Amino acid sequence: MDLAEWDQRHRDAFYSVKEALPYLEGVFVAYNSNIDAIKHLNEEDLAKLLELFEDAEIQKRISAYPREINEALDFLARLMISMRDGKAAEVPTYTAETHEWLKGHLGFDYARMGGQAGIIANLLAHLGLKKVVAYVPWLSEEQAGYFASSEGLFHPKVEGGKVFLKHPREAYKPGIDSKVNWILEYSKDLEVSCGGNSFKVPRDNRLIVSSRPKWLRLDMDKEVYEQLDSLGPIDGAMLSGYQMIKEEYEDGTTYKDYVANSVRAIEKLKSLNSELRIHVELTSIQNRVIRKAILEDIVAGHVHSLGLDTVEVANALNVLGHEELAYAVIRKGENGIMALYQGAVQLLEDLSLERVHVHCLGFYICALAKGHPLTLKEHRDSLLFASSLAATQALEGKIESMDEAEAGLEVPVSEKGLEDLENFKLYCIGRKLCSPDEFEYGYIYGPDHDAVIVPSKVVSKPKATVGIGDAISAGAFAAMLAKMKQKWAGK
Ligand code: 8BR
Ligand code: GLC
Repeated sequence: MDLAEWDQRHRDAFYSVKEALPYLEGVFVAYNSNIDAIKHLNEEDLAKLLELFEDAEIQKRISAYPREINEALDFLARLMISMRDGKAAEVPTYTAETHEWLKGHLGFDYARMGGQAGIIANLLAHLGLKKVVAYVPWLSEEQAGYFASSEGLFHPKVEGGKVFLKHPREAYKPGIDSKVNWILEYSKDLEVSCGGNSFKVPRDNRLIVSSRPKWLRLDMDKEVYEQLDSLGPIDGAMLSGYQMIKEEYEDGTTYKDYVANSVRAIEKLKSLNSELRIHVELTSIQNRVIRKAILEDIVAGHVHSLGLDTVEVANALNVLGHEELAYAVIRKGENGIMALYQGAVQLLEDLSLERVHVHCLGFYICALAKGHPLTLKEHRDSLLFASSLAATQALEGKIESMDEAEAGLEVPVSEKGLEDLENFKLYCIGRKLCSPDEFEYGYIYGPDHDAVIVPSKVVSKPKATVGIGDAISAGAFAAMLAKMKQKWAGK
C-alpha cells in the first residue's frame, strides 16, 4: 500500500466533503455535555500520588478492579490499570468527595467542553453546518458558556409551554449545577514505578473520572419531546450519553424507564423524516446491565449507525455473548485487525445496523449493510475526512473552523496503520472478500455486508487524546449524511 497515494486520497476526500457539507439542512445532537477538567500527568505528579498510599494497598485494589470510584484508592488503581495497558477508560464517581480530593491533591491544567454531545455539537458548528441543534437536559449557565459562539448553533428553550430555538447561552436552565469530569491524560513512555512493579506507558491515552451527581437524568423535557418537529428540518441525529443511565433511582424508577423514554425519543425523531439517519456514539460503560440494555434495547433495531473504539468493541461483544471474539479484540488490541473486523461485522448483524464505524490508532473500519445509498468510495471519503479532522484535533487540541481543520492534511498517514492493513490483506483475499486491487482501494465485499477500511493520520505528540474519537465519528457521519443529500440533489 502506498503512503503518498493515501495522503492524496485524504486531500481529495477533504475537499470533496467540504463541498458536500452545505447540502445538510440540520443535525440534532444530544444528550451529554459536561466540563472536562484536564490534567496532563508527569512523573512528578505520579510520584506524589503514589506516595500517599502503601504499595501493597494499591496492588490489592488493582486486583479488585473497582468499577466505581468511591475513594482515592479506587482512582489510583484504575489509573495504574489504564496507564499499564495504555487503554482509555471512563469510571463513574457518585460522590463529590472525589472531586474535592482531586482538586486538593492534583489540580488541573485547563477546562474545556466535554461530553460527546457537547464536543460533537461544537465541532459541527465550527465546521460551518447550517444548523446544529444541541440538546442537553442539564444545561447550566456555566456549561452553556462552553458552547461555540457560531451562528448556526441552537438549543431548544421552553417559554410559556412553547419551544424556541436559541443559542445555548440563551437557553440554559437557571439555578442548576454543572457536571465536571476529570480527564487524566498521560503520554507514551512515561515511566511508572509502583512497589515492585515498573512499567513504561505503551501509548498516549487517558483515564476519565466521570461525575454522576444525583440530579443527573438522561431524559427529554416533555415540551421538547412533544414539539420535536419544531427543531427541524433535520437530516440526522447523533446521540450519546446513555452510559449515564443508572440501574435504580431513589424515586423508584429504574433503567427500564429511561431506556423506554430514550427509544420513544428516537422513534419520534425518525417519524419526522423517513430519510433521517441516527448515529449512537458509544463510550466506556462500566455497568454490564446498562451496557447490554443500551445495545440491545436502545441501539438494536432503532438506530442506523454506531461509532466506537477498540476497547468498546470488545466490551460490546462481551455483553452480547461473543466472549471469545471479545477476548481476541482486547488481547491483540489494534494488531488484532482480523478480530476487529469480525467484531464490527458481528455488531452490524446482531444490532441490525446500517453502519458500524470502528476507529483505532492508525486505521478505521466501517462495516456496512448491503444496499446502502452511498458507494464505497463515498463512504471512504467520509472516513478520510474524519481522519484529517482527528489529525487536526490531535495536533492543535481544537478545531474552530473549516480552514483550521485543513492543518490535519499535513500530518502523514500512519505507517504502522498501513502495516496493519498489509497484514489484513491476505486474510481478505484468502476469504475472497476482495481482489488485491480492491483491497488497495480499501473496499471489501462480504457475502452479507460490505466494508471500507482506511489507514488514518496519526500525530506523534498529540496535545490531548480526549475527544478525538468524537471528532472522528462526527466527521464521518456528517460527511456521509452530506454526501447522501448531495446525491439526492442530483449533484
Ligand atoms: P476514543 O476517544 O473514542 O477512545 O477515540 C480515540 C481515537 O483517537 C482513537 O481511536 C484514535 O483513532 C484517535 N487518536 C488517538 Br487516541 N491518538 C491520536 C493521535 N495521536 N493522532 C490521531 N488520532 C489519534
Ligand atoms: C465522555 C466523557 C467526557 C469526555 C468525552 C470525550 O463523554 O464523559 O468527559 O469529554 O467522553 O469523548
